[in-house]
Amino acid sequence: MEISNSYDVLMWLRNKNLLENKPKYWWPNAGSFEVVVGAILTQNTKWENVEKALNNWKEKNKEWKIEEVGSCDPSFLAEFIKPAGFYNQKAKRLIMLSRNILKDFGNFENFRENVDREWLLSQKGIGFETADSILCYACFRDTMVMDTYTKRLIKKFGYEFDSYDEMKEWFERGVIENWDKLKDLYENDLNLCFSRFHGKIVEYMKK
Ligand code: EA1
Repeated sequence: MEISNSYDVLMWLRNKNLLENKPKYWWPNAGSFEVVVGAILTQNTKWENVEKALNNWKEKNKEWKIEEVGSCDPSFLAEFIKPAGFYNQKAKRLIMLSRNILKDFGNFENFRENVDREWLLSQKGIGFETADSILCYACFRDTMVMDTYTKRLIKKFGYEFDSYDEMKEWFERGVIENWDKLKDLYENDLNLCFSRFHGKIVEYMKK
């Protein structure tokens, strides 16, 4: 298979039915604070463990609310997120992040509309992948997440990049340059395309 841009990768992944039974934007509960929590929890662990941690909290406290996380005790939160590993550190960072969101944006909805990548990257424990996951899946921004799955997949096709942002640029460019051909498939929604593209990559590589 000859791959000359990311559009070719997307076409290669199509018709493999990778997102059957998955939510529209792939990430469960896209657009909610729960995605912010999931993006932090998934660092250095498997998604299955994140799901356990997310559900632990939901069984007891119903949903993930930023005000509740921002005002809880690190040891209280840590107990719920244990399955995701590094739970003491992750608990502290989630509480700090929640407080900073509330301090700088007032509420989650305002954060979702107005946060930018620089703000996210200035937070302790947030790197490029986490920042882009939050922007794409919690804030519905037109941006594509790069992760180890993406890097491994594209290496199979003979591509390697010097930096996170170079790889990201390559992926986004291939989509944008072929947007005319993709528009209808993705309801004219670039975010939907980037979400599902990254989702397909993860689901393919996980198999
Ligand atoms: N699966 C593997 C996932 C992941 N990161 N890594 C996933 N499914 C939904 N996800 C969201 C985030």
